[in-house]
Amino acid sequence: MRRSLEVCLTHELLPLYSIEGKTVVVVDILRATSVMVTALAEGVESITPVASTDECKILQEQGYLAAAERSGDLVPGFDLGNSPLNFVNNDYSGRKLAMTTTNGTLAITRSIKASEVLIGAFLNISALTNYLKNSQRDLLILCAGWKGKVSYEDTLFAGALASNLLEDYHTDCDSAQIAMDQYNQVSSNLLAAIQKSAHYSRLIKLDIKEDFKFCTTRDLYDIVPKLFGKELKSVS
Ligand code: 3SL
Repeated sequence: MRRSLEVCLTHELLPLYSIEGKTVVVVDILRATSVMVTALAEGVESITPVASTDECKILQEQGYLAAAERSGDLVPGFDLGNSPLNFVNNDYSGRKLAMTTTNGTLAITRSIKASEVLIGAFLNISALTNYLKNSQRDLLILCAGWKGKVSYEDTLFAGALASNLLEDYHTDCDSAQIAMDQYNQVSSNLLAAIQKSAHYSRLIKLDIKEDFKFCTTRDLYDIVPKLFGKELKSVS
């Protein structure tokens, strides 16, 4: 039987969905889940996503490499902010990474009752699609959004992934339909589409143009990050 697929457009709406027994794919295209895919693909051993800077600090004191972002910026006192390019230009192979971000890590910590939590980004969309085609569980794609509001770029990714899975999953979820219709209108130029997003306007002030290009690149990496206990590790 085909499994069911739903899309939750922001983590504030998560209490409306049941996630027990399901796979949840968490998505925060700008930029938390793009960072996670990149960090693991580039050799970081594991990522521990935490909701607060206090928790991240404790892990830093235990020797973790620690990345912390609030409102787009590096939080003073931490090793890294939230750019995927941090992991392309440096060698953090074998390090354990602790990470806290405004929305992405919060969405992950709110998903822990699911049977399986995976991380999605355009950077690993085909690897994730193949993994999910072989899964037997119902699926919820959880967009992190921004402080409880819907984000355009996360919605586009949800639409891209849902479109890839239509042969294998059925959906009667209007959020999924909206996301697929929107993605299919703009899929030929993702970077241009993402420039219409509110988060692009917030982040452009930080002079991170290369991050936008990077985060809208499809299939740079062939890995699927999955949560094991409190740690994300690559399963392929
Ligand atoms: O909200 C988040 O989790 C971040 O990805 C936001 S930012 O891209 O670092 O601004």
